[in-house]
Amino acid sequence: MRRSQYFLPTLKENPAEAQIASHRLMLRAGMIRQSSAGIYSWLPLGLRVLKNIERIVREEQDRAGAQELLMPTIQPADLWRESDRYDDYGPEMLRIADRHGRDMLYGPTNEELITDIFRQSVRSYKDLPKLLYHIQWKFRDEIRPRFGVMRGREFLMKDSYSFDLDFEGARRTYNKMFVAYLRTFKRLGLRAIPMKADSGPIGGDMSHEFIILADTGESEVFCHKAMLDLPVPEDGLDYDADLQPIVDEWTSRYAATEEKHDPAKAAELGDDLVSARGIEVGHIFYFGTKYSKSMGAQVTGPDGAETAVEMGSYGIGVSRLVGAVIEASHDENGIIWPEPVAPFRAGIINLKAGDDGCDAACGELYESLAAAGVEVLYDDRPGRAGVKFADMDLIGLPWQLIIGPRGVKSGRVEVKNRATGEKVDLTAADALARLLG
Ligand code: 5CA
Repeated sequence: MRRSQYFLPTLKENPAEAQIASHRLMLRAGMIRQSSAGIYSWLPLGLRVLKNIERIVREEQDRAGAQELLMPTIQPADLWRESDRYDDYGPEMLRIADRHGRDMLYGPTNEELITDIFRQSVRSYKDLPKLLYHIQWKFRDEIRPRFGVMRGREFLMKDSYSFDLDFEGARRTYNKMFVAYLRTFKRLGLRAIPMKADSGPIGGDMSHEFIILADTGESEVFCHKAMLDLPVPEDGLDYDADLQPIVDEWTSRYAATEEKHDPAKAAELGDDLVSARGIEVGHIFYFGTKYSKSMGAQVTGPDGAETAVEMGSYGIGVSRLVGAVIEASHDENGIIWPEPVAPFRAGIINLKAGDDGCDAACGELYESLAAAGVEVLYDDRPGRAGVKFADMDLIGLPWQLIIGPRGVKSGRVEVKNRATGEKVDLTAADALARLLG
């Protein structure tokens, strides 16, 4: 992509409304624009990151054996009356009437809708277990939307739902999602710590929040220091094997959110206690038969008796993660994207656009990177080098390839690593090899 043609409206000044780094940087880097409180448009650069995160979340769900479907954003109120959540959900739910006067709503979550789909089609224990997910926009009329995409009103969530015959089956599925979450966040360049949590309006009695430690987190969290270094399962993990030992390893030490915090127990940890602020990027719930009973989602068991299925739900805040990654990875000059989520892998800076030699060298490098499948943003605009350096640091691409008249003469490209600041002079061929390596 050529910068001169790309829609990337960066801002020089810090927007007054942004209180935290990620919000400030997402506005300044031209990733999002607010349309009303807590509701955002995703501009091309921001959308690329959102899609990258979505792709990694999807790959790890698929690996764990979950199957993707897509449910609508608009749901009928009647389903929520069946589960008795229509009134309970309160003013956070955006309620709409259609032209026939039917009560509808913009889904804040999908337990009811998926239970309805399930009960229409599954009758026998032989069809279990089932683990389904979608990645869809949600709406919650948050009382205090803030921090940009971190606490939005409209936000993108990955939500999975599981159906098992009995508790043992439900626990196995819960463990699969638990482990898939560890892997997902690691691939995003984050260390997320599972913490015992309250299940709130979703209900149920086994629940973990996945928390990233960051000073700007909304809640206070506590955990054993060892949790910061526990190993995350590698590629090739067999999701049908017994995952309980992994889950035990991650849940045997003290880790709790504010609501579940037990100061006496925490004090026993002494110097090993970490107390910090955290961002909740995922939340998993086991809630048994809460919805299957009230909505009549039953199967015939092996003994011929009808039994309500055991359910769980598993959410990841996909749009929140864009902000969370930035909170975890930025400096005073801008964003520092971890490679897997970066909107482009590299940026080329032409220090003297309009100069035949610089244009030719940059154009050639641009073509060869594109041909090798490297996503690259080429800053071919006329103008001051300082502006281009600042802009490139702001948008945080992992690699910067800088070419000016001096480099053209010596046949070299300056390669800068955004994260370390390290700079090396390489031939174009070596620069390409470095990026492919
Ligand atoms: N039905 C369950 C699991 S699928 C559920 O809705 N869980 S949740 O309420 O915890 O939301 C799941 C994830 O969505 C949260 O962990 C958080 O990362 C994200 N999320 C929740 N509310 C918001 C919001 N207002 N803005 C951005 N992300 C949010």
